[in-house]
Amino acid sequence: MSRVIRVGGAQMGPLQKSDSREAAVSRMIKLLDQAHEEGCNLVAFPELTLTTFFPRWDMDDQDEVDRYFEEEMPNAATQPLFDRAKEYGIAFTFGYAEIARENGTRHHYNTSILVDEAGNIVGKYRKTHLPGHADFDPDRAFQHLEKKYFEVGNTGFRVWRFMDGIFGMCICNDRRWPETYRVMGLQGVEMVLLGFNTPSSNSQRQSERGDLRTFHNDISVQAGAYQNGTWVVSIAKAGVEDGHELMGGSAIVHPSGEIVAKSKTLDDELIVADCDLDECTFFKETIFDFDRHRRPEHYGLITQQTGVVRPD
Ligand code: ING
Repeated sequence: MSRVIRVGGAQMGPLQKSDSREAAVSRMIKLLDQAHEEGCNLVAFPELTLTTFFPRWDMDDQDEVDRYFEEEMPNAATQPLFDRAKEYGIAFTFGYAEIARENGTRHHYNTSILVDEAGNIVGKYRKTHLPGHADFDPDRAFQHLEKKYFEVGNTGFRVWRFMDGIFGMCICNDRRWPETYRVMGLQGVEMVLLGFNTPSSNSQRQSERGDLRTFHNDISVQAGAYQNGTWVVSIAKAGVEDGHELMGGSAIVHPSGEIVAKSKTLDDELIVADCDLDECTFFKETIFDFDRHRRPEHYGLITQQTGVVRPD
């Protein structure tokens, strides 16, 4: 028996500060049209798909910041995307900056949602690992103020039974932390859907080679897939946004850790792969049969402490 899903990774090219939500959604719909033509059942869009990567700017006016956030989802700008996906019967994920009202207060999250083929939001994830810094840093070539604009997500790494499988989500920097995949792996995840916006250069080490950043991107998602016997779909927003380049490298990764599809450009680009969820089983039942092989009694430090404690 096989459980094949034709997955479309909808990499987005750059969004400029001046680009409207409607312009972003129009490009997303074109990628959805292409995915439909290619027979995709599920399409993954990047992190912060509706706007430019605004944490590169230092803003103190909350109204200016909030202009990059969505107060409702779907909303007028994104409804056409939901409508077209429902018309096609395609499930999809995408990331956006979310203002959530909880207990009468407004919270700001870096969020992604999972939408089923009928257009219902069946899952929501809020980014856990916020990279960068909370205050303007003059020593950086450019800013990365995610800790200023977003709160740490309050969803944790959940999974959902969906499309005859078990699906999870994470966002960008989350993909660099093994805990992300393991928490989902311990829930039986068979496909992790994630988007990213990653600067092509290191704001703290301008000498860092571009191919090294690509290497770090690839090993993060390949290791996560292999070590948890899961597919990983990792999709970029890429290209030059107001003079700042974001890397590409969107990829669909097999539970073996092999990349089966990868983007070639820094623009709107659809990558497609037939992903058989049954391919996870061998890895989950042999090398990474957690129940047989894991020894949690020796892993305590992972949850007992945050930073490094060195021996005297
Ligand atoms: N972006 C980057 C990412 O984790 C980063 C930040 C880049 C951190 C390179 C460390 C090294 O891919 C986001 N949005 O998390």
